[in-house]
Amino acid sequence: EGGAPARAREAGALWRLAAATLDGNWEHDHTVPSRTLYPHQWSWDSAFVAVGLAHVRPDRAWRELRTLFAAQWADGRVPHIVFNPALRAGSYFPGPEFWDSARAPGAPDVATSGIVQPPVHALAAWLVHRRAPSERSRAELAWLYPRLVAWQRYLTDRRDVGGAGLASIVHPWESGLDNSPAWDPPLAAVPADAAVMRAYRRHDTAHADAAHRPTDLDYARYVALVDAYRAGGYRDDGLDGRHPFLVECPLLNTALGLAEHALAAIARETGADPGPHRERAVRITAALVDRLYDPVGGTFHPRDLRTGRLVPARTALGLMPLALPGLPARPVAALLAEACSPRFGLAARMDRPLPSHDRTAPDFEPLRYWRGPSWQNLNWLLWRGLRAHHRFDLAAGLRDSMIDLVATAGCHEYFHPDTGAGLGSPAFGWTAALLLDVLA
Ligand code: 9WN
Repeated sequence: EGGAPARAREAGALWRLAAATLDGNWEHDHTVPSRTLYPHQWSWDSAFVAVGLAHVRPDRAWRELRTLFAAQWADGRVPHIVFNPALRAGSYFPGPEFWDSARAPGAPDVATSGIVQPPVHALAAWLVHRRAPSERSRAELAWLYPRLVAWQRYLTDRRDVGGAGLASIVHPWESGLDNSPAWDPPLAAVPADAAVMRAYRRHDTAHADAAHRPTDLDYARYVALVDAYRAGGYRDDGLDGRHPFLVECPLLNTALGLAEHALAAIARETGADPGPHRERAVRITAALVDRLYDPVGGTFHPRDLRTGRLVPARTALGLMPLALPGLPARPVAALLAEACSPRFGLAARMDRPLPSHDRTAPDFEPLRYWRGPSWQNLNWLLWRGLRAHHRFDLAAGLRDSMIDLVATAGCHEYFHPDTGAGLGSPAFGWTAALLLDVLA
């Protein structure tokens, strides 16, 4: 009785909340993930944000992507942070002086970081266009297309350290899941001392509960890895012999494959040849299965190039290949079983969306960042994957739980996987953006 109109009213209010959150985070030519914690432009955040902006302010969606790609390096890399020069020093750690991109060959005029994040931008550009195709959106696609291709080439050529057709990450920040338990073993091999952090001022712990963030020892290793990469001018040749962290990440490589699918669609729309993109998507998918799938355990794992072994943790990273439409039937079935197991709790009716780590693992931490809390970008990628593999029942359950989460807690950065309490930054960009996309 009255349930449907009440839900509709609620959906309207949620829509307005999400749109207002994106408006509040807009900063002249890009969106900040959070006004307090992340006051610059982040790479994969901008892609997710563009997907949401397409529903409310398509002009800004294109502007967002243009601003990011204006900071692309000569070698094709898209930096994970583009710094806003108008902000005072100390508004984020590590800031522009720490990265020192100006001294690196091929860096753009604007200050950026030197590492990358998952390449979800081609997918975002395609979705923005598809939402409302127009002459304008075709022109934007045509501008982006060669840049997106150069971005793929950077990852598939310079970053193919393992030589098997997958890109490697040189830093946990490149995965986007900074302190995931997946990175514990490869990170443990990076020499560092938590005392190093006394020389720096962390900015994050001034705005978020330190117990919900990576530890000082994590940060000491993050800093050591940037030091090592920066010392080599952020070059990628010879990484194998000199860099202490080299890992093939299932999420980054899933995004790489998704990007080739999206580029095929963009090529078709802009008069280029989609064929090579389709072939690359097939090759990347095959390499993912070949290199990162464990048929016995039935999920995907990162491969640590320094040991040659798969990292055993079963994290949400391992489920992400489900987003690939061409994933073969066996891994699809295995990932569905993994997602529906007590480890992740996916169901056609579920109280909460997925946690970022296996709930049954001894190192599951429901409050600490990527070690347990639920994040809307991972839920969104999985939601798309469920639909790509025709599991509309599970997709609907996941979608409902995503909407409930924000309806109850607001547009937080991440959420307690059991209580649904909002954690981290309030008014977080991609939470708002991806809510718009699932509501639309
Ligand atoms: C380091 C901006 C970014 C996200 C990452 C998330 C977090 C940064 C940090 O915030 O990382 O890049 O300072 O913790 O882990 O996924 O892109 O929202």
